[in-house]
Amino acid sequence: MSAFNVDITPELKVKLYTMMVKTRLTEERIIALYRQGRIVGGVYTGRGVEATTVGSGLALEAQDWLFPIHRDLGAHLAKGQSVLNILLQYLGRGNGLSRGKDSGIHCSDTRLNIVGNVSHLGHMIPVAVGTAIGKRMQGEKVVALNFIGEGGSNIGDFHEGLNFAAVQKAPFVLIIENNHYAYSTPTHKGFSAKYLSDRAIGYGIPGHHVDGTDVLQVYKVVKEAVERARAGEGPSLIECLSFRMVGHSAHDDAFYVDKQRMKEYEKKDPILRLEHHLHREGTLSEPLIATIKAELEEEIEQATQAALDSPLPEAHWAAEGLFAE
Ligand SMILES: Cc1ncc(C[n+]2csc(CCOP(=O)(O)OP(=O)(O)O)c2C)c(N)n1
Repeated sequence: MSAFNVDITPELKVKLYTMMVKTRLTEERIIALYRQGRIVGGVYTGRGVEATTVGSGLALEAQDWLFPIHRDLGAHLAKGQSVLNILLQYLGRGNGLSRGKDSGIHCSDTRLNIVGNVSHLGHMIPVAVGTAIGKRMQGEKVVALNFIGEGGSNIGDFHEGLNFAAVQKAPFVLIIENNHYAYSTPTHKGFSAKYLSDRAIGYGIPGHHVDGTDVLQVYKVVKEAVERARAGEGPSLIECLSFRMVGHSAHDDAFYVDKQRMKEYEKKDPILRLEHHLHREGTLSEPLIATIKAELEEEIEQATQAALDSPLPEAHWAAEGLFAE
């Protein structure tokens, strides 16, 4: 994949850092609203996987299509979604992305080329591959990028979608977010393979595994795969190895995960990791870090107030907007 040279400028490093902090702070606000009883439904957080979601999301261009799953708020934000729209959606407001029909991160925004997932894991892979091929048929140089968890990668649609993508040389990138737990099932109970990216050999496409807590590495590998796909060289499978720093969702205390292991995860926090690195190399200073955090906190506070002040949907909207004209 070295044919495509990826340059990560200091500006881009700061952008990657800022977007990861934005994701973390937004999720913390969402959990606070959930605990206050204002959010109904599941809250699946990406604490620990921000480097994977943000690094991948920022590797896409505006014309590309993103197919995120339940832990990928960072990818929504990196693709251009606003904190306000995310909060309106979570709070089920009438002016939210699904006009109050749903709460949570299973949401789309076709203005930004974001297609959210249906709840059934894996079923969006063929849809994303179809989008990639369809856009190519329309003459567009567009790439589709889809996420799947390591647990979800055992679904049949994974094979069908990836095989079809490989045969068709589709402009498609599939990211396996291997955070080592599928709800409470640890990786060793789901797989005997060392790396899930090795499955790529069976499809005749490139497969890579990368440290999914290192945003610079993730960005580089995903960007190369995206540009390779755009150049007509076909799909790639990328496994990002990370961890969940919390439970499966806000209602799960992860009692089944060894406490010592959780402590080790905290030390590998992807945000702190990048912060220390950029601080050491002189790209980020203490005052700049403080300014970035203060601006994000202000943005999230304003978005929270605006979302809470927004009206709930009207009952008759429930039956509207369900079918294409
Ligand atoms: C086909 C299917 N089976 C089960 C579920 C219930 N479920 C939702 S998330 C989840 C865990 C998925 O684990 P993984 O794919 O590794 O992703 P992670 O949650 O770890 O990011 C399960 C079992 C589902 N949504 N779809």
